[in-house]
Amino acid sequence: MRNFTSVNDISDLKKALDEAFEIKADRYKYCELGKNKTLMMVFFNSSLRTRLSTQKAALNLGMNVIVLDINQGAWKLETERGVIMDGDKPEHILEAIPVMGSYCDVIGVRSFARFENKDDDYNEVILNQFIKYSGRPVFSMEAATRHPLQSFADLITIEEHKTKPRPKVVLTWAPHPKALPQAVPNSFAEWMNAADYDFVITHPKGYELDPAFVGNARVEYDQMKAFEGADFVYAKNWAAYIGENYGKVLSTDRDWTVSERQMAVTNNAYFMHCLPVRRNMIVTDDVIESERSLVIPEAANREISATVVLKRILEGLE
Ligand code: AN0
Ligand code: CP
Repeated sequence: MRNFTSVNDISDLKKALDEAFEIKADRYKYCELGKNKTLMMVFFNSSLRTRLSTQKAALNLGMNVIVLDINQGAWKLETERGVIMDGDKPEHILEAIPVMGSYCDVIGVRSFARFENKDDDYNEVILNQFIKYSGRPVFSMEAATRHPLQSFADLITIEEHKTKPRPKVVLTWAPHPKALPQAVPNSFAEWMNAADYDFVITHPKGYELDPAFVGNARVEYDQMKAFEGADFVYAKNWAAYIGENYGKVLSTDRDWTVSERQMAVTNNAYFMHCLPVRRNMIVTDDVIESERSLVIPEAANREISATVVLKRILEGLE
């Protein structure tokens, strides 16, 4: 594998899952593979899980790791070509990227949607510049439209806990005070479609996701109806995608907060969230603390998904 930006870079999902369980049973099995190889992780946005789990994955494979936080200590980067750089940004990303590439063998990038220009976000302008100009394999640590390392960990977690071949999985929008990207729900939808589960998305009107990601999912605007018989409930907030409302918060209706009221109509569903989560906005204390909550094992599986992805990239290096 050269780059990893979406589920489409994993042609054989079943084999990738087998590899994940092989690595989970012995996470140091490929500890020689990354010898004298350097991973550079570049963060344009904050992180707890991605930062730690991806570093741990690289260490499992025997790699060296360098981390750069663009907004803390690095020069501020101009990202538009053609700009007269007389403002507050001393360096252009078109020099910075190849320089970063010269110090490492593999690059991970976190660059969220900025909500300034929908086309720039949905064309993945920043991530694609890294792919084009770094000269290195690049993987997404959450880009503007997808968070594939998270979705892969989510899939591993569902596979570990499901009790039927085709569980009912419900992705539900939940309220949040700030505008959040669609990357996590887009990506989750893409992976759930690829896994061919019974997949339902529920959200208030106006929060429709890009149909390219919704795929074969059923969209149900009545949250209680969507939850009926669910085996897994995956909560996430996102800002509006459609039309002029792109990037806007249209509702903070706490009727959509996942609580025992909705969980009661499920098939004793497991609760999932990628974290970080705002309690009593997205989910009540009771639900996130219940024995059906998978948020911690789900986060732990980020080490596994990252190890599989880095292993595959290392195997593809010349
Ligand atoms: C980010 C998001 O919603 O995309 C990261 C989630 C993994 N969340 C926040 O910024 C709170
Ligand atoms: N789930 C996730 O990606 O968390 P961080 O933003 O803390 O990395």
